[in-house]
Amino acid sequence: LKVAVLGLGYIGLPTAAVIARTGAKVLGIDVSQTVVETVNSGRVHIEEIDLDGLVSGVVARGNLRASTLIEPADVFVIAVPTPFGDDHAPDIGYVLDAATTVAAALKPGDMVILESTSPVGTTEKVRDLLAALRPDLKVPGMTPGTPDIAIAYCPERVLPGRILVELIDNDRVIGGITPRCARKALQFYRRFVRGACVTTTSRAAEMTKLTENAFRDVNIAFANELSVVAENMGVDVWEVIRLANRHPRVNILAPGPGVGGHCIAVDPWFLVHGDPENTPLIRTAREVNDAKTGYTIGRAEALIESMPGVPVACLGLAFKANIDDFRESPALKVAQALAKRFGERMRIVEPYAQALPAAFDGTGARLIDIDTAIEECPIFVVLVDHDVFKSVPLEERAAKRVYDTRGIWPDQPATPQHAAPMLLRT
Ligand code: SAJ
Repeated sequence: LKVAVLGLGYIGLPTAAVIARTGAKVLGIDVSQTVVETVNSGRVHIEEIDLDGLVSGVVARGNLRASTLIEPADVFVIAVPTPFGDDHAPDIGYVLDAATTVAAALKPGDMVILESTSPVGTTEKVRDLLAALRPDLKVPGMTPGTPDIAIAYCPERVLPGRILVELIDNDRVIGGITPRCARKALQFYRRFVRGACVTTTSRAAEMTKLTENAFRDVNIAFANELSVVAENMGVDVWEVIRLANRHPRVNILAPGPGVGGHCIAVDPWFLVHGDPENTPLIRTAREVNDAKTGYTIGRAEALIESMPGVPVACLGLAFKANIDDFRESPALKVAQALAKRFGERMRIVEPYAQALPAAFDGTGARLIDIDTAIEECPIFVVLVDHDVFKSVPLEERAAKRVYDTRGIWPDQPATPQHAAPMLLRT
């Protein structure tokens, strides 16, 4: 079996490597020459647990190779980004570009699978594009008779930091343009997926992916809204959540400084954009989560102003715990705003950064380690729940003034609030 994976990013590269491990010949295609050279030398350009060893192994055995150019294959997997524009309109340009590339190499018997998170109807657009570019091929659902190719949508649903495990163990939803396409794609995923593979239509699979991330976003928004209400009422939100979650049918997620990463903060907009009239809840959840970042900045500023001149430690820049990914990170936004305002007073502790990102250039903020922060900084603003922060014992922080946006230190004595109750403005 020869498989071409288009897009060697956070999803495409691990997927290509896992397929290559099954013995298939995999060609990874990327527009970046640097990425192609890195992979061909057996190295990786993204950090993900165990990915480096897997990639070097499959490249050394000749099962994975990268190129900027398409070649004939039996299966084409598209795993390119689907960003949104300023008005939150999804941009499927990279998907259509990839489909155009695939069209040039298609032959009867081939299968095209889209994995990128996409607005409902995108796989049908890919089908229409392939039909237009390759009138010589019978495309499923468009022309009578047995189609020459199969087209399916199968969203990835892996968690950064656990990608290689979840690629194998998670259940997969496989949506065919026709039932026959879904059955063919199922055979392919069974090669490397241990979880259950469930077939459906491409539209249902597209909406399922968006629904999963919107579900999480709405539930995090609920927690974020509660955190503001509790603070204004002088109640510890973490205790309230712990207690409420003792109810057998309540499971509240964790509040934080906002929602980051490239998925949860983006995908719900694809649903809103698809039906703006009927998505007030999903839209509001997005707005509540975005507003929590501004609220966090305001609360941190009030605390920092209450002790003029002293150094302040911001703990964490990553978009979530125990990863080195700073993309769309609310922690980064908060730390950056504080650095702009308080300049040289700001110290950043981020064990996953070698140096401060460019956003901090000229602010006077410095990167320090946790030990130095404990020695030098009377104020702590906790922005990420990295394990290394969680394990700081009470004796090392009892005297600190702490604004803990992640609730990592339940035993921390309360730090008095230094501002009037604040609004979570959406
Ligand atoms: N967060 C909270 N409170 C929580 C949980 C998360 O504030 O209780 C924040 C995190 O700190 C982070 C953001 O939400 O800033 C997103 O983190 P996450 O761990 O919820 O999700 P991602 O973005 O790493 O991965 C998600 C996953 N989707 C779901 O859990 C429904 C993953 O399975 C998807 O594959 C991925 O999006 C994706 O690619 O779509």
